[in-house]
Amino acid sequence: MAKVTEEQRAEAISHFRYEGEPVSVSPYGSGHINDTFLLEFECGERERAKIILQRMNRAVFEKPVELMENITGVTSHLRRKIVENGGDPERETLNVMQAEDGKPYYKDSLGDYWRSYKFITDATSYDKVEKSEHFYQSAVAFGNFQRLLADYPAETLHETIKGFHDTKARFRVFKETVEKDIAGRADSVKDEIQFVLDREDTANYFSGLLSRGEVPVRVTHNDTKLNNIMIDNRTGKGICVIDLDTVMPGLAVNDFGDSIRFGASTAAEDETDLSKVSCSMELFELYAKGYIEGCGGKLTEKEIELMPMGAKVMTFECGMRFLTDYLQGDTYFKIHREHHNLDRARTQFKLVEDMERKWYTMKGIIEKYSNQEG
Ligand code: ADP
Ligand code: GN1
Ligand code: MG
Repeated sequence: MAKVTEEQRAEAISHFRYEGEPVSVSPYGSGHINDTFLLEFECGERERAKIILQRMNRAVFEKPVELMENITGVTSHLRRKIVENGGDPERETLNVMQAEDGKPYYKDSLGDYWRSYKFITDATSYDKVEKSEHFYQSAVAFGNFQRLLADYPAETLHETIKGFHDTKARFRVFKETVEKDIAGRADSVKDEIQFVLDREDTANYFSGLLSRGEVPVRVTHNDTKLNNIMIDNRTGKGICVIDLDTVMPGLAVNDFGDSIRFGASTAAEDETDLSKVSCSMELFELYAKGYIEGCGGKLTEKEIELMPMGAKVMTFECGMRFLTDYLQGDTYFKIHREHHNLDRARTQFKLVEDMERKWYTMKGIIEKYSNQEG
């Protein structure tokens, strides 16, 4: 997508119902998909008000109006439940702000869609686990999120990205991408390509289980990395799940797995020194415990048993997606340096290998929790 220009951003800002005068606007966060800005407003004597403004990625989300319908539906549902439970709906769920015409988005003169959220104050979204307690609390919060949406009418949700976690279909796309090799990079990453091709069984695993009805389809988040949760600065609790673009029917084990992929790694997603990358069994266990607790005992025995597989499949899928994007010439994920997507793919494959090595340790950990359920 073309870079956001100052004029484009100013146009968007002028079409939302903000109070006060904007005093600063700056790029914000480290998401790979949308363009996020932090706006600060001066409102007389009061403390400066902060607002999040995002340009939605049009190349990734082809139907932004439907996407916003999902988000307003899900956040209204969460708000009701939070109020019922005596929580604070201003901080515990995203609050979508209206544009001047009352819509939850603004379409600019270039055809791009913008949305705005109240800023969640006194909370942090972490790019890596700094305190293991935060990771545990993020697990409880993602589990709670799953539980609070258990009675959401799934059939009303739009599929914002078709086949988002259809790993089998993504494997097919990967093979086609290798064959086409439009960026002329396939020759230079033969080992990485082979790594993927050797694991077709991993790619097909969940599609087989789903077709046999062995795992339930639930309303899931589908992008449960640690920086998609706000941790309260004072209490250290996972206060709010954010980045709701991919809330769709899916598998709870994939939500579990994606969190492990990102948060249980001992290094950053784009670390270039692969000797630093491994999957921490301590963090794996902590997250499993928190997630099972947060789901409130609702996960089936089978889902709990499949948690190591969720971790492996999501890590494999993400690595394959990074490599696909590298082979396609870096058009999907934002990159900040040359070969960034390749570096990311390599960390994911290193993690997959490490999980394969630690497979029985992971199974053993999960067995302990499995016995406590049901
Ligand atoms: P992306 O899809 O690009 O990852 P996100 O919706 O996750 O976009 O937003 C990017 C970052 O902006 C988040 O990781 C978080 O740091 C910050 N952010 C998003 N929404 C809020 C909010 N309501 N309050 C505070 N910070 C937010
Ligand atoms: C993207 O939007 P963000 O940065 O939270 C991606 C996820 C990947 C993740 C890898 C809509 O998440 O699927 O797992 O990058 N989101 C989308 O870091 O594709
Ligand atoms: Mg995000």
